[in-house]
Order: sequence, then structure tokens, then C-alpha cells
Amino acid sequence: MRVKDELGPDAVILESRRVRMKGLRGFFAPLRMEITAAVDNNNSSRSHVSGTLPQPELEKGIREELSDLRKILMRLVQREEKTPELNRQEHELLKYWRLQLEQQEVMPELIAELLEEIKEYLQGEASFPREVAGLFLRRSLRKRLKTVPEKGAQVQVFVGPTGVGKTTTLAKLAARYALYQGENVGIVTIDHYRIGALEQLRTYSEITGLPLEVVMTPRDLRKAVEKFSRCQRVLIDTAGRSTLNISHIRELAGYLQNLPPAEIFLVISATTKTRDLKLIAENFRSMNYNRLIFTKLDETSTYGFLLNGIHFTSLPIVYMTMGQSVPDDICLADVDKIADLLLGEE
Ligand SMILES: Nc1nc2c(ncn2[C@@H]2O[C@H](COP(=O)(O)OP(=O)(O)OP(=O)(O)O)[C@@H](O)[C@H]2O)c(=O)[nH]1
Ligand SMILES: [Mg+2]
Repeated sequence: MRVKDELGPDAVILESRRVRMKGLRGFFAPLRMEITAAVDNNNSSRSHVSGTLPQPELEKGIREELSDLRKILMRLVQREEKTPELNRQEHELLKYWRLQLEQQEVMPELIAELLEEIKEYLQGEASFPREVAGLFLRRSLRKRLKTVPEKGAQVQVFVGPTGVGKTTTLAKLAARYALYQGENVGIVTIDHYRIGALEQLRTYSEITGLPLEVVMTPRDLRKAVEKFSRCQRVLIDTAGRSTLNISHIRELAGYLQNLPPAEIFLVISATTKTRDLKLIAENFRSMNYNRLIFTKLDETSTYGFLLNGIHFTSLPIVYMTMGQSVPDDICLADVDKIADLLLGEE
């Protein structure tokens, strides 16, 4: 009305907006309406008319703002109510997998890392079914578990503590390479310490018909490897050494120094305690082992050692053995199978 009063009956409103007056007083004063209007005649003119917001407009604005505020408040309240529920669900979910990994005797620091990774995947969305969290965990495990393709090197050496199954594993692989892959295989042993060690290997050699060389010095070892240079595989057995007898381990390491590039398997029993696993990994380092074999999986019901072993050595597991039967009880380490064992899904 004021527009028409001031500009005449032909005035048209082009734009209207609510503005606050400048200064501190404006902050407390009611909003004002700024109107841009034009008079549609030949000498067209534009003019600004401002005034306080009419009562109904003001109420509408306040109602809109109140409604927005209510919505925000409701959202906040809902989130508050939901958070303890989410935390509880997340807690239950992580508790389940923590227990599973603890039962498998995975090291506490690895468990903490793995659960932290699940949490990241979940991103506070704990309404995932347990199985989905399990898939995330499997993904984290797969990243950690290292295995290598089967082909393997020509020269393979078996080192490790006493009685873990080095000779038996060598016999299994020798038979497998010769019988299943049709390869020429030569066997060498530098184990002339233990009574019966030689007879054990000789028996395997006679059954499979594979040639065996017994060596007494590092020089002999090089010669024996050269002698078998035409073989597709040369498997070298070593005497088991006590993990705590560093000088014995070093002496054995001296034999391996001038070998051609080889796969040096650190053979470890699945029944080894975690602390000893760490010690074995450290004390056998002078042998420059570069692959892992875990034996005697049939003698344990927990599989955390597979993950712990990789953690201590940063090396891949190539084979796992699960019984005394030659050549059957051996298989290539498979990431998914190991994850199955660790997640209790085998
Ligand atoms: N249950 C089980 N026993 C195994 C496995 N591998 C080897 N053994 C047994 O473990 C014992 C020792 O095996 P060896 O092959 O002589 O062990 P080693 O590491 O060569 O022993 P040393 O040469 O004395 O250090 C034997 O009775 C094997 O039959 C396995 O995977 N599972
Ligand atoms: Mg042996």
C-alpha cells in the first residue's frame, strides 16, 4: 500500500527482501522489508521503499526459522540416542572378532591393529552383520598373509630348530617334484651330527631312487651343488640347531655362504610358542632364510602362529605340512585357507 501511496497506482514491485538495520541497534530491532519498485510510465523511475516487516510476514518468518531449528534439534537428539546403541553394537561386533583372534592365539598387538582396521571400514556404522565385519577382517588378513607362487628356486635349503620336520618336509617335496612334476632331483645333506639322520635320508633316497650326496665341509657342499647343476632341483638338508645355540647356527650359516641364489626355508613347527617364534626368527637370521614353512599343523587347533610368524619375519609362507605321511601331508600355503583357519570358517 505504501508503494502505491508513494509512487502512484502504476507502481510495480520488482523485488522485496528482509534486511536488518545496520549497527548494534539493528541487531535488536525487528527486520525491515526492503522493496524495489518501478513505475511503468514513459519517464520510468525506480525507488526504494523500506519499512518494518508487516506482522503476518514477520510471524511467517519466525515460524519458518523455528521449524528449521526444531528439525536440527530433533536430528541432534536422535543422534544422541543412537550413539550409545551404535557403540554397543560396535563393541559387540569387535568383541566377537577379538575373541575369535584371541582363541587363535594371534598376538595382542596384531589383534589391536586388525580391530582398528575393521573399525575404519565400519566408519561408525555398526549395524553391519557380523559376517560383513568378518569380510572386512578377511581383507585385512589377506593384506598381511604373504605367499608366493609354487614354481620355486632350483636350489632349496631347509634350516631351523631341532625336530621340526626339516628332513621329512624335504622328502615330501623331493617326491612331489620327482613324481608329480617329473623333475630331476638331487638331494644333499650336511647333517652328519645326529645319529640316524643319514639313515633317515638314505631310506627316502632309496625309496624314491633320487641321488644323495653327504657333505662334511662348505667346500664339499659347493661341489655337490655343482655336481647336481643339471638337476631341476637340488634340495639341501641341514642339521637341526637349538635356537639358543647361536654359535652352532653361525657355523651352519658358514656352509651356505657361497651357494648360488637359493630358497632358504626356515622350517618352524606349528606348536611353537609365540615368544619362541620371535626368538627363532631372530636367532636364525644369520642363515639368511627367505621363506617360511610351517609344519605339524595337525598337532594344533590354533593358527595365530601363521600370522605371528609372518609378522616377526616379514616373509611369505610357502608350504604347510599336516602329518607324517610322505609325500602326502604337505600343501602350498593359500591365503584364503589360512584366513579360513584364523576366522574359524574352515
Ligand atoms: N604330526 C606331524 N609330525 C611331523 C610332521 N612333519 C614331520 N613330523 C615328524 O616330526 C618328527 C621329526 O621329523 P624330522 O623330519 O626328522 O625333523 P628334523 O627337523 O629333520 O629333525 P632334526 O634333523 O633332528 O633337526 C618325525 O617323527 C616326523 O615324522 C607333520 O607335519 N606333522
Ligand atoms: Mg633332519
